[in-house]
Amino acid sequence: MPGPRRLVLVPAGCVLLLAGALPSAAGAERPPPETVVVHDSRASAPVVDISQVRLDASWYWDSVQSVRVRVPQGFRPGHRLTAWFDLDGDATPDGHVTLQLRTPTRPHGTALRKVQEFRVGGGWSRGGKRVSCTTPEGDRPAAGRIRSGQRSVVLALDLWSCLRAPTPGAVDPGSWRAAVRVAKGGQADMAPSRRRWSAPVAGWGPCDPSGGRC
Ligand SMILES: [Ca+2]
Repeated sequence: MPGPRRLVLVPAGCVLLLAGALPSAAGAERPPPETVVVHDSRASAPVVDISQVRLDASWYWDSVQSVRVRVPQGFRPGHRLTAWFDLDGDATPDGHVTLQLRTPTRPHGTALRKVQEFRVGGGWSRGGKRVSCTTPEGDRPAAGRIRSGQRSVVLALDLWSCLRAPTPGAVDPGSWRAAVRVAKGGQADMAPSRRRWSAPVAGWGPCDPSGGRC
């Protein structure tokens, strides 16, 4: 039986060599998903209750990550939406964006007034350093019209640029995670709850000009 045995041993040696290389190889082959959805079933006051947060990576010419927050009873004047972001995987937020919604300027207007800002640092507080934050095309995170009663609001931003960090690229799309809070009056809801983070989602990979993912 020496013949067959040697045949078995050689592949076994190859498997061991591969196993030794697996940790880094597996990390490179399995990047975070391009979409992460947080379902929040925790019972909160209906006026602030978040049902879903969707995080999307960017596979476009520009780096634009997005957070879509769904509040079944609708966004209305007095709502404050905050999204904290983490790039480095530790427990501390690296920055956050806030959007406050106010009554329409015109008496019968339907588009809520938006007051938004982005801050770098500050942990879970409202502090940190206020900085400009837009998409590469210059749009603020909450770009379009938001009607009173609208159930979903999207925040879109070049997250790495806003956090003053080097933008990831083709080799490594990077990853980020988020936690979202919706408050109104004395009520608030967070998703995920209790200052936990979403699962990591991919960051940005440039389009393939030869006809790839765009
Ligand atoms: Ca962090």
